[in-house]
Amino acid sequence: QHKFWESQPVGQFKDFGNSSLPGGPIEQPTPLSEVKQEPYNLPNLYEWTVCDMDSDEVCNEVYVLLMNNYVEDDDNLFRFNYSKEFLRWGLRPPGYFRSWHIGVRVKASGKLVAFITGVPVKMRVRDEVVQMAEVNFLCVHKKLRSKRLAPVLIKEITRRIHLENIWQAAYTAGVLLPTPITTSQYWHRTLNPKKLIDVGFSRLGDRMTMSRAIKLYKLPSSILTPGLRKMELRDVPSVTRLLSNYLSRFVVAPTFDEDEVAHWLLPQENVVESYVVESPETHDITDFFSFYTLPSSILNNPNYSTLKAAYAFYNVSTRTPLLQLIQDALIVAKQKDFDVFNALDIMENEPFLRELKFGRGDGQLYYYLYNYRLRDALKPSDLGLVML
Ligand code: MYA
Ligand code: JJ1
Repeated sequence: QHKFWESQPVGQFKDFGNSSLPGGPIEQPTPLSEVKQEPYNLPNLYEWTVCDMDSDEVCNEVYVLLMNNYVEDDDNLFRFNYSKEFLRWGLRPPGYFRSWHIGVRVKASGKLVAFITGVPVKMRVRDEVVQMAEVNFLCVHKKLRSKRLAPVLIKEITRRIHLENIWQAAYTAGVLLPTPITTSQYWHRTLNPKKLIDVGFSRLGDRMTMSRAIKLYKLPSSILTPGLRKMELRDVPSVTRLLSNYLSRFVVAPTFDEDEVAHWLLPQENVVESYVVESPETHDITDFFSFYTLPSSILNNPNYSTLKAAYAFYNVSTRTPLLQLIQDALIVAKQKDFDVFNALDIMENEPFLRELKFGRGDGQLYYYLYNYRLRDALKPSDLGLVML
């Protein structure tokens, strides 16, 4: 069934619900000298390459590989189109390892045909903080699919993560593998109904006309919360405190220090947006929201080539009701010309989704840990982690 995954230290389907197995690491670390020192073998025509994301040329090669070969929806209407600036941001957080940005090239031509990445993260699981890698952007060129290249990429990145003395990882996928720690659901808030319908992202339901849809999804033309403004460098300490405090309520969540908050949350045009609420009286930062920009290519549409999507990132409310805060996020996204605002039903998102007219998507996102067993599956609301 899963020849590769059955050989890996991950929760196995056959063990599901077997609460006699202990929680925590599945395998113990080995001495670094016992970690395989040479890369895994690739089929003869291919070679490993480290993708230097500082290089415009290499960054562009990665961008083009993903643009043409990365994740699509079930009906192959859309494909994620991460921008170069976004990839640079996502792959170079504080303490990142160049050696974890792994490519595969055709020896003869030098063409980049596969990719996988990791970035370091300190993840708290219940009351333990574990150094982990977040593995993402696994991609094999469409012409090289089903040749068992993916397991080689995964084993090679595992080896390089082990070389840094890190033994656990977190990852998400749209496909079901052994065994998710939780399953989350995508939700979508229409901002531009006409375009979403034209491109097949959504459909007019029964008794819904275009003009009724436009009216249904209309938003106030300006933000509602007094003191809401773009996050700045000086907000980093307060935002770090708010976020740490907030994330402590989930079973699985990353921990972020100030450098990491600065990296992940300071606004970058067309990459990530964050807004804080500064109390007009005390000037304290009481709340914030953030979202990232991830467009999708629209495959085969005569009128449009890109869907502009915002994805809910980390949000914390202590004073402003979460509903109002997210409504302001929708208004900001609309002003910035996004077509849709996406969110998962993780953290405390569920209650605002329906209220703010999000609709359930046809995609799910499965969350996984490598070499760390959780004794029971979690609810999406137990999860405090957003991956790009
Ligand atoms: S999720 C995004 C994944 N990318 C895409 O979906 C882009 C479009 N698709 C492709 O590029 C290819 O179809 C991929 C598979 C590359 C996905 N995660 O080479 P194959 C297993 C894990 O013949 P291909 C993301 O980036 C599959 O079950 N495994 O297949 C997070 C089978 O194994 P088994 C996957 O279609 C990635 C084997 O691969 C996935 O040519 C996290 C078949 O290989 C998937 N998304 O290529 C990776 N899809 O027989 C794990 C298929 O056992 C990280 N497979 O069923 C683990 C932690 C590592 C670090 C540990 C450190 C301590
Ligand atoms: O975007 C997604 N689905 C959309 C488009 C569906 C097009 C046909 N398949 C969707 N639209 C309906 C919205 C509608 C708005 C009005 C109210 C009712 C609802 O459902 C889906 C998510 O739902 N996206 C994908 O399938 C992309 C892949 C998701 C897995 C990602 C894995 C990446 C992992 C890397 O870390």
